[in-house]
Amino acid sequence: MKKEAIFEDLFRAIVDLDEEKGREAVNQLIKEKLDLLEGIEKGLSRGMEVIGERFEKLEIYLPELIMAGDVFNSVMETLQPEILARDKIVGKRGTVVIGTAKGDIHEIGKDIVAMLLKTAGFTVHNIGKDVPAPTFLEEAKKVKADIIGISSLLTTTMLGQKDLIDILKAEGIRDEYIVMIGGGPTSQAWADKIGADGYGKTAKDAVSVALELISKRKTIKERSNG
Ligand code: B12
Repeated sequence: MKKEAIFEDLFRAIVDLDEEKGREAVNQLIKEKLDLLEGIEKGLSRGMEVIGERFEKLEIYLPELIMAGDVFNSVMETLQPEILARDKIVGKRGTVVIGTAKGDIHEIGKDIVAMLLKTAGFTVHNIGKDVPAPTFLEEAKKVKADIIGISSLLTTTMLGQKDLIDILKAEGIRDEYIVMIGGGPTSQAWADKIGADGYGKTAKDAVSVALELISKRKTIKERSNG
């Protein structure tokens, strides 16, 4: 089966809210040994964008939004073991605490970022959704995190990302953590504005930005120690 046809099936599975079709398409993706991330992005995530647009235009309502999320999650359940098995890098790149900002219960994208960071060799503590800014810091202190990642899918919850940075500054520990942000309404411009260290548009970007920032930090630490 052709790659484009499989991506199209993944896309259709989301927009048609068809879980069975989604699982079949994922099995094809695995069988044909295709790039799994490309499948997620060009199939499943594109489907979610269309669902979001339809919701905004009032063509569909909350139950459909919920169902689309359920189909996405169920398809990811089939895909996750394959992703972890295929790409896992053994090693210790650093520790990440990741969650979704307070007031925000979107977690599909954040969970994908968490999973990919794991496969890239990071130790990941996924602290869930609707997380108040101070809790990110508490968890980061507890596990001695290098990176704190905050996801926000709602314009109203983006301020939670700024709150965390403000807390770090107020405690005089801004430099102790790399702060990465992401999620639909966020952008590089927003990251610059609030003083975040990194922004990732997709989960793939999130991994490359995390790797880049952690290696920069190690170089700075080595220099200041020697
Ligand atoms: C599924 C969904 C839901 C599901 C979520 C289920 C779940 N378990 O997560 C449910 C039904 C619960 C939901 C609820 C609501 N939703 Co909603 N939802 C969506 C939808 C359709 C898809 C989101 C998604 O999962 N996308 C797929 C993933 C893979 O993509 P992603 O999240 O963008 O993540 C990627 C990147 O952003 C990035 N990334 C994400 N996080 C991070 C973190 C870091 C650190 C980094 C580096 C990168 C990164 O990497 C990810 C992978 O590539 C979007 C539409 C859209 N276009 O986003 C609306 C959308 C986000 N929802 C919206 C709204 C309005 C709501 C509700 C308020 C609806 C209501 N009236 O109740 C509630 C909010 C409840 C709350 N308090 O949070 C609006 C938000 C508008 C805005 N800008 O404020 C959107 C944009 C729909 C729309 N167009 O109107 N929603």
